[in-house]
Amino acid sequence: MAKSAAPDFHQIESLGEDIKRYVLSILGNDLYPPDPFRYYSGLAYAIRERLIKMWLATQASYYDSMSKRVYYLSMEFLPGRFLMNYITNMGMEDGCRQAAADLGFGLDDLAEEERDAGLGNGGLGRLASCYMDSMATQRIPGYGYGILYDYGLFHQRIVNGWQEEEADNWRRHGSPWVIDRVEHLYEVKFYGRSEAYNDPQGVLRYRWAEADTVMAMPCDILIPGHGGKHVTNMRLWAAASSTGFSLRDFNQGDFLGAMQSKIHSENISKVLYPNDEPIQGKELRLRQQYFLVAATLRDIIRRHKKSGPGFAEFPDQVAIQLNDTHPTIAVAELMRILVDEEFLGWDEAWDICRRTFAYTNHTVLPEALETWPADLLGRVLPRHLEIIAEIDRRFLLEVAVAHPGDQVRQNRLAIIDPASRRVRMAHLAIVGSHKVNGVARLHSDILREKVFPEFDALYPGKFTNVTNGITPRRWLLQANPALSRLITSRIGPDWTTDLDRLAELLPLADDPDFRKDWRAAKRENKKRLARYVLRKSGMGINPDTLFDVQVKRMHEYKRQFLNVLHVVTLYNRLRRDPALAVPPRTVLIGGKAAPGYFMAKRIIRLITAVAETVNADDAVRSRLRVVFLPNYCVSQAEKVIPAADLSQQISTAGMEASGTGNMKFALNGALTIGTLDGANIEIMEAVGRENIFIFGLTAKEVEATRAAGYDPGRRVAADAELAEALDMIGRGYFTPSEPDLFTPILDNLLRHGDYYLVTADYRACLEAQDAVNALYLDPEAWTAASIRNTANMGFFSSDRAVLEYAKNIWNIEPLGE
Ligand code: B1H
Ligand code: IMP
Repeated sequence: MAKSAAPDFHQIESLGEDIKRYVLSILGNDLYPPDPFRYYSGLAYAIRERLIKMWLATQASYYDSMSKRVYYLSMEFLPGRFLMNYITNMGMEDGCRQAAADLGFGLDDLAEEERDAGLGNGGLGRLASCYMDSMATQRIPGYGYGILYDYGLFHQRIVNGWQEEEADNWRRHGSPWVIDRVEHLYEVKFYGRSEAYNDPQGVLRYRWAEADTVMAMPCDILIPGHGGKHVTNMRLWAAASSTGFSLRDFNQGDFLGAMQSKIHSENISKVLYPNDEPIQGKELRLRQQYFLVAATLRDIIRRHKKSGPGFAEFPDQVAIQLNDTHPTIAVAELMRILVDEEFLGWDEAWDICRRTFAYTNHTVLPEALETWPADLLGRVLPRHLEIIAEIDRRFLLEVAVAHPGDQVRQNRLAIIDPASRRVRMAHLAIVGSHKVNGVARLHSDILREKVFPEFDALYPGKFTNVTNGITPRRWLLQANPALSRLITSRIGPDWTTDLDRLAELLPLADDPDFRKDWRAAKRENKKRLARYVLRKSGMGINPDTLFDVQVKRMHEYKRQFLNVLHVVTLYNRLRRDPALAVPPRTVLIGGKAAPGYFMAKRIIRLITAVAETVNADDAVRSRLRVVFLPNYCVSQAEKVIPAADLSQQISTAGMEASGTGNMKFALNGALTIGTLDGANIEIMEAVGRENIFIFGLTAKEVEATRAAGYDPGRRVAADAELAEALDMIGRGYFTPSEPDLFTPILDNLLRHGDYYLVTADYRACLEAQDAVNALYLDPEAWTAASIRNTANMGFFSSDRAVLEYAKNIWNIEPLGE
């Protein structure tokens, strides 16, 4: 095993001394009194030092092997905390525990001192971070490129039941994990105009004149693979003003004016947009996107030139993955560099582009696809708009050849929509890439059949699927030590890098002793979560109840409201029949609402209102508790997911592209209650229909139901329990002092057609919950199903996912040992 080889390389013996040295020298602090944050930082620096050596060796091996590299471009990464991830991946856990203990600390307490790096909104950003871990572990030469936001996703507080946002100044106390490379700045241009000129040979060329410039500073975060020998990095860009500030303005007495342009420049990497859905028309967002792309392409090309070969070999040496359309301006930027700066011919440049880029789509809602007004894009990036127009012109000629005279089709496919004059970034990404993938099988089918069928016909074989995955290192090994120990004691440690090995647990589902141990591990996690909830909210929850969990961004399509309707119905049943034969339940719901998303914030208020009422009702409080978990984030997920018995994945079918939380829960032995949406379908196939609670309309039925003109009123009238629950919410049962608070939610349902079909799936959801209750009352059967969930989740490892990308999209071989 890696562990026996590790110690001398990682220098465990000197760890304690190193920590003290860092506390003194780098942090400039007293060793006494022993402050946990200081010692956390000291430990972090000691680990970082060990990592840097291995990172240098890894980088040298890339150059030596002349291997192709992959660049994963993403506006978001969501790594969470680093310390324990580094320690587990490097096999240093025992050594660190000992060193911490010698200094008078518990390692887990030191780890709690770290603030999450929350540079992403949700699934899309966390996926990028899982892929970093897997690329490092699988030795795929790769880099993540993104933005080092000063402020990550806002911190959520609940005040009087409402969400309040607080700025997340995550680096205020410094971050030992970020290595600023102040010596490698690049200039990024904005605004100005495109200027035509004749070169000395008389060829017509274009250059970007009178532009403003901003500096991009690279900041590296190291990513150790499991086993610790292969270390890669993400490179995140921070904006700096190009001039400091204008001395002339300053000397003329305009200090604030002089600072203004500096502030304007540095704004670019100031804050992550907290939307979790496309941000349309915000100039700063466009500038952020281009900032990422321009600095990254400069760095890629620098490295390519350093390695030797010319541009003809570029696509053999470089693969660029576009994480959704957010970095798609890269297609125009690479064309600009090749044509305007490297003087390649258009056709050759275009061929290089298409062979280099690939695009991952993460959403199917046609109205959610990103577009930019051509005017705005042309003002910020004048030359790029010209290039996009030329790409579009040539592309539409292709369409015209395939479908002569079909102007309507041309308009539908055009990159620049002739009617709205908006640039459709997805069309640019599809046309400029050699592969386009969705993130779960259903999602990829919908992309091909419903969203982009004409592109699919035009480019056979371009559309493909790579079902998402999650890293088992963070999401089982590290987050769930109790279960990991149990698993390793029975099947050995190799599952951590070969998750299919979990299938060896299957026969143990029939072993009563193993089931007992399995329940004990789950109970330990539930106790850990109960302590956490008590610490954070002062509320006691009982680990011997069914933990029913829904944690994810607040969105109407994710249907937290359907969950609430189940809770209210259960509450009503328990009040009517205190002896009802159901297991006692703790319903935990967490998630952030985009600050401007009115309905999502109302739903949070509804959850907190229902919680207040239910938890205060002596008649039911021992049988039903409701908790809203404030500030759901990666580090919280690591505590919540291992403790869940039931995982709620109940989006309207056809709307959740994949989901990855669903995978984390099932891997940790929670049973899923869910719809046939996103990756739930593949999870059902993997774990077996009898080990999951599936309900509700299918994606096709959703489409048909809407097309037929769904009438929620009729459904409600026919279902007394549904009518009762809605009526209580609508007349202020849960908020007597503000009876109209939830009228907007009910209006959406009853007056505006219930677009997300909550009422349509309500009865099926309740029946599925009846089945949950019945199975939970049989602990042996429940535990066996839980084991079978974990055992069958091997497919959902992000190792499998990145290896699929490497083979089918990037055309890259993993490096050998
Ligand atoms: C997903 C986003 C997203 N899809 C725009 N789309 C954003 C779009 O700030 N923005 O502009 C931010 C995020 N995120 C999610 O991706 C899907 O909803 C999930 O179903 C999926 O599992 C995840 C990863 O593929
Ligand atoms: P980059 O690939 O230029 O970003 O360099 C990353 C790190 O890899 C550098 O700090 C070097 O330590 C190492 N490195 C850079 N160039 C070479 C090379 O040509 N051969 C071996 N290692 C290199």
